[in-house]
Amino acid sequence: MTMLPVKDLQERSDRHPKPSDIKFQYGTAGFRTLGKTLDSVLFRVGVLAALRSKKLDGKTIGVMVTASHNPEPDNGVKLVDPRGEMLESSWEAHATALANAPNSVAFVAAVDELVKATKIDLSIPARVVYARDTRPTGPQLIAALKDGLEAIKAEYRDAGVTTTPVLHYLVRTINTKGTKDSYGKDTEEGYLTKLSDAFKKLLAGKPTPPPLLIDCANGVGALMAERFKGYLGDIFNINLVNADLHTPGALNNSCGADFVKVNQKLPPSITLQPGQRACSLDGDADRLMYYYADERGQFHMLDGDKITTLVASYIVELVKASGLDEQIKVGVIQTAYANGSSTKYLSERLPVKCVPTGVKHLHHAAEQYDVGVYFEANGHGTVLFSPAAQELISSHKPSTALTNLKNIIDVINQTVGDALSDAFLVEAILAQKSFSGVEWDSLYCDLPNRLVKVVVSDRNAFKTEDAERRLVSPPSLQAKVDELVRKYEGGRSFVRPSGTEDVVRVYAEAATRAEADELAFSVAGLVYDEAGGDPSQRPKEFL
Ligand code: NG1
Ligand code: ZN
Repeated sequence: MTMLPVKDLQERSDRHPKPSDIKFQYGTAGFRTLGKTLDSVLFRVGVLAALRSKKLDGKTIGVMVTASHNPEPDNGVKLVDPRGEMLESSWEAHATALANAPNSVAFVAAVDELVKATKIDLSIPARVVYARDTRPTGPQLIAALKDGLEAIKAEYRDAGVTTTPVLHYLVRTINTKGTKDSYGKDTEEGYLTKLSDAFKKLLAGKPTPPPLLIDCANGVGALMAERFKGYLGDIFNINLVNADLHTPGALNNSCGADFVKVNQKLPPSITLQPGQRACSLDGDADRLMYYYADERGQFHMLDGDKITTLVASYIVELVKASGLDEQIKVGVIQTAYANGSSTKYLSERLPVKCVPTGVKHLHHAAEQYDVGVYFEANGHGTVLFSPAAQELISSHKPSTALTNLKNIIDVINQTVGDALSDAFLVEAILAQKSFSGVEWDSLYCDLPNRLVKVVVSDRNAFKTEDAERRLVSPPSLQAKVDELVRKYEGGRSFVRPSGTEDVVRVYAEAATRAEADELAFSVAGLVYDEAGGDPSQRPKEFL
């Protein structure tokens, strides 16, 4: 019987001591906090990833080192399961337990316990593929990860500096190589070829779209977008801005998808000509925000909900035109953050489901449909085609619509939200439909909305139900929120604890911008009073 390499694990773990004052938590986006505090976590994640691989019969597990849209000093790490999806939730607790073992002895004991509890056969080989984004703490954290992988004698592959969606793609392609479910070639080049070929086919015969301005958030998306240029030829031009990977502190600073969504304005580094369209990626290129300037030069945002609407409507059209609408049902998954107008527009046409925040919830719900379209309002999302739907599509009688549908499937990265793949998807649909930003935007009109963060003494005191749309705790707070909401015609507001930051988030929408702001700040004030603590800390804007 193969035993744990206890001595090696313990000795190497001693080189990566856990900071005694930090409690780590594997949350919605894995572990995420100040990069310089994560050394022990990375070592332990290396061991955990190997155990997960052994548990899944030697399938390759992915490890991505990134903190997405967070500021540059932050970093993080998340595990990717064999089909390229997020780590199964029951293992999140194992990750948290291993990360918090106070010392090496306790860590090895926790590993042993996990092996026994989940009945892992240690003789099975472990395989892991890892990558990182461009953060300065990345190389050191990768070194700690490798130490963990070596301590448990895992085989590993270094995918280098790349985007989160490329890492997810690699995991899926490595695990399906040579099978009937093959998802493409298991290299970055395979990814670039697969997506760009499908995109070029969708654009063939259409007028060349105007060059697309891409704000790369000064992150790793810049590298990938640059590589795509060589694959797109002159059929589609992209111009990169905020592609600076060398200036310290530039990552996600006043740019990127999160900046645009939260501030509802252009990054100061960008000016748009009237009619011009552009988009922003986040720091690891899995989120996408679109926007355009109207003929008066005014900024309009096209967020994840607008992307959902465009994509879902187009897929429905193609399915129908292919004569497959009886067999293939398209559904949409949203969260409470979806703009009320988008939910109204979509639910008049398609089944729409609301799930709690976090891609894993959306992804799982999307798997229940033949075609499941999901995007968080912040621009993170993708489209899933069930194996049965793909089978039907691949064997159905040929037509232009069916060819387009096949190419749409290939341009999409089904493993996870992928900003560049999503941008190509959007551009392909706009080209197919001869839509400009204005026509896309006119599908429905966004309700003005505001998202506010509130720092409270204990965000765990906030518990929700009904896909996070209602609070059950602290008791009686929901009734007070309801009372405020009632004052605003068409108003909606909800309060939930963040899964990635130590804050409570308040969202509000109403008929006018002023009312949405007023409602958001009054609910935030209420939350603060209920759970904030020191009254001198109460932000001024709160009414
Ligand atoms: P939290 O911090 O739980 O609100 C944020 C985003 C999620 C999701 C995760 C993971 C908002 C309001 N929340 O979660 O949608 O993307 O980060 O990155 O955008
Ligand atoms: Zn991201």
